[in-house]
Amino acid sequence: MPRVIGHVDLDYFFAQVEEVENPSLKGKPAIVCVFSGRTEDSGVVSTANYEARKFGVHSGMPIVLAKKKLEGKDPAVIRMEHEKYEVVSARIMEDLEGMVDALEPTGIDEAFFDITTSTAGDYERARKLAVSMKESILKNEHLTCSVGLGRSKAVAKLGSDSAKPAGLVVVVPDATESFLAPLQASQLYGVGPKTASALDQMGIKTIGDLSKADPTDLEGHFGRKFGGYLSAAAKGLDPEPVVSGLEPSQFSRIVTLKRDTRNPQEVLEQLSEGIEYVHGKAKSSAKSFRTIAAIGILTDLSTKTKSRSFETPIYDPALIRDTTLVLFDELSKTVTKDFRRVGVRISGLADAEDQTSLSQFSRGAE
Ligand code: DCP
Ligand code: CA
Ligand code: CA
Repeated sequence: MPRVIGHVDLDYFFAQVEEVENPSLKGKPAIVCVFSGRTEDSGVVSTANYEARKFGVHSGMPIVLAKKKLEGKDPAVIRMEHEKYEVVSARIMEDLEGMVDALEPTGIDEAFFDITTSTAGDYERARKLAVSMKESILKNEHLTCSVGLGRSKAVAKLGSDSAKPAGLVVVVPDATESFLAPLQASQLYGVGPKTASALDQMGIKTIGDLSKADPTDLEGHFGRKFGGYLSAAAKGLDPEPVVSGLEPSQFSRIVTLKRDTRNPQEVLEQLSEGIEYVHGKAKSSAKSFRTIAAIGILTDLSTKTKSRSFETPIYDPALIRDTTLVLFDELSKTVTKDFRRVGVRISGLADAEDQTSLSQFSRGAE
């Protein structure tokens, strides 16, 4: 039975979330920006909607340049709010996880999935399931996405790439080679600019070329593991499984106060175990984080939050404490009632790579 692997990727994700929140943006160019704060417009474009892309704007472009390209087009310029997109992403991933055999998120807006068992390897059933996944995201979150189906991860990923925006590309097993052959080798999942230029120098331009290359040559050039992958992926035979497991996107803890208050010091005291808890969770799962949020639930049960994001990944429990105090200080000035329950949340989680490489380093030095 052939495998049925999928890849789902949300369209112009951050910008689309902003459009959903503010529908008046639809139909006009919009850019979501990360402002560095040095000068008013210094920073880069995180992403742009398709109206802005028509004028050559893309992710990573300096804001100043993007504005120049959109001069006279009345673009919407939006500040990136990573936490907001994380919340939407987490809801979508949870929803999708319930519809497939296994879901492997690989970024904030994309995931591989395996539906071999639930479709009994039938690509017509798989197509219908993919359609209902798309419909579910549209109904629940009002967002469009692109989906690719095929017999391996590499095929599924190329499928979703070529389905953008809002499409579905089903590569049935028999069509795998004809689908892959004309595509550029640089488009293959896992091939970065360095590998692409090395392949180019070997005369390998397309995935078709790659599939005909001598596997021993490839392994000689790129090592046994990666060379073997390239050779297999070019034929849609890369065997990597979809490894299920949702990465947690945040850790939080909410506690009920012993008595209602809006005194920041008092809040912090009662929240100190909560802070230790979220810090311990991050530490034990080897995660750094970038955003700290204070959550206050008032005596009228309304919820207020305030957050702060940092440029560089953080690990430090003292920084959580200090930031939480500042945030509750700010929050308490905006409320007219006391807090009944208070919480702390850390998000923007990433693998604590520095720590891993440090420990590998010290192990290597022994
Ligand atoms: N992103 C970013 N900086 C980049 C690339 C991406 O901040 N250089 C963020 C914004 C994107 C999100 O990651 O919305 C997902 O990235 P994608 O590469 O999937 O791009 P989009 O979803 O924006 O567009 P597409 O419709 O092409 O998938
Ligand atoms: Ca995307
Ligand atoms: Ca993506």
